[in-house]
Amino acid sequence: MLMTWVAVVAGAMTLAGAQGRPNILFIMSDDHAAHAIGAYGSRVNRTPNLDRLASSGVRFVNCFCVNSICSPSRATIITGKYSHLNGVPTFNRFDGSQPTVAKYLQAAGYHTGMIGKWHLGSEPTGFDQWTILPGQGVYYNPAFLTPQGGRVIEGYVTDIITDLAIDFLKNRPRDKPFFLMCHHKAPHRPWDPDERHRAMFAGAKIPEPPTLRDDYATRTDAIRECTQKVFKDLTRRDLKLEPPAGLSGAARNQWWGVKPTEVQIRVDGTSQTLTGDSLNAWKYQRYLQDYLACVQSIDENVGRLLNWLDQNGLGSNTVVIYTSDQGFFLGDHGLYDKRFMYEDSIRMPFLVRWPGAAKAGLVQEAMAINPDFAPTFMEIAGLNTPADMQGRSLVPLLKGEPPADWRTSYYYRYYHDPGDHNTRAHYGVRTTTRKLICFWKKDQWEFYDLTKDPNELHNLYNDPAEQESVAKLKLELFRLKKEVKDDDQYAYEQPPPGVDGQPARK
Ligand SMILES: [Ca+2]
Repeated sequence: MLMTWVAVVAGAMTLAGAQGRPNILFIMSDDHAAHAIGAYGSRVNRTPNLDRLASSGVRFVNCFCVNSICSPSRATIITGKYSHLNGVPTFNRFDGSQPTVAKYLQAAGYHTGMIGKWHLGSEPTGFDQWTILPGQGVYYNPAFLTPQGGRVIEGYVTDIITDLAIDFLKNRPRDKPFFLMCHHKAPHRPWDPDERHRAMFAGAKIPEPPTLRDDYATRTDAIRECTQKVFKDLTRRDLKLEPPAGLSGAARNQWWGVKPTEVQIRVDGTSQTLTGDSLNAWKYQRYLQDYLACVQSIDENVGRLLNWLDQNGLGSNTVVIYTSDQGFFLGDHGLYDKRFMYEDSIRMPFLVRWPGAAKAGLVQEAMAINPDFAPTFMEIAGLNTPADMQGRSLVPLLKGEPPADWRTSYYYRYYHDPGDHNTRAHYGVRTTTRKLICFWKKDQWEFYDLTKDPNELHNLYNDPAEQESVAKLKLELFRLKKEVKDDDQYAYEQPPPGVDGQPARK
């Protein structure tokens, strides 16, 4: 491993020399679905600043994560490896002694920083500076951890993380390029907006997605059995219902944890009781209003960071990336959260502005996956991709020149079963036109033709007309599984959880 690392760093010096390498600003939010970004065709909100980034850079429309939950995606992004090789299949502690892109860039002379949500249990390694939220962190007056200790900062988390990112940039050494990972907590559950954006969406009527009332006909048991349903599983806390006066502590948390089947609301001064369909429709609105208000704050803060770069002469030599650790169900298939290998959950927004190198305004349809991010940062910094990273650099795609042998399929695997939402473990393959999913503990399968059925409503696994396609895709699934060296390392046993406390010093 050490040999590889030394060789890569030495290679960097010959490739690019020490001067003139671009800065890298990687902005990542948590659970921000691509379909809640204007540039991605959102029907539910407007995001002028993210759209500005998209129009001045490249917008990837087929960027996918390989395991759609928080900590695993983060571990994959910094290592360039699938969960079964970086050791984070669920919410377990990341072993920070392994090689990461931050370590490679730091060794190659980059000034490296990590600000915001880390959520990997161990302390960040490979960063000259870090200021992270403990575990999930909170939205208001959040506590932060640094190598020097902890502190609470008054205010709203998305504003504060942006402030801290700007402080990092202001105080950086001027003789080095920087690599900054700026990770927002928002718009993760419990979707607590700041007051200004809450007011902006209060009472807004958000269009419902076409699959909100999906009846799951033709699907396997997994989607029926999961508890991530907007109508059934949002709690009083999620819906921001006001607890009775006098309740506090454990009693209040218990009240908040209830999934209500009846809700009293006040409309024009009169009390109304909602049940059944009217309650379901109201729950969707309450969920999206708060989620989108959290997104609006991110959009504004991305704009603030872009403006700061431009005003400080850094716009032209800084690669700015915006993504989210995975997608999210915005009522699609009646769901919230992520986890499933369905499109809304696996698709990541991925916007890249790189003046003079990336083709401005390009919409890139080639398939990107989150193990590609680390190799991309390596190439931007003039470094070769280490042999043990599993992704490929996206730099040719940024230039509009995908290599002829670029991937047309990718392998996915989700392990957290039953997890927080009774979501079954599964693996699968997605090609440019088809998808095959296997819930391996039950031997249940789903097969979709994405060209005819982009909303994945018709599981054709048992359709006689599709048997040849299913068989072909099974071969591809097992070819990819072998190629990525998945030997079922975590198929039935997962490491203990460990990401939600204070990061432990080794
Ligand atoms: Ca997430």
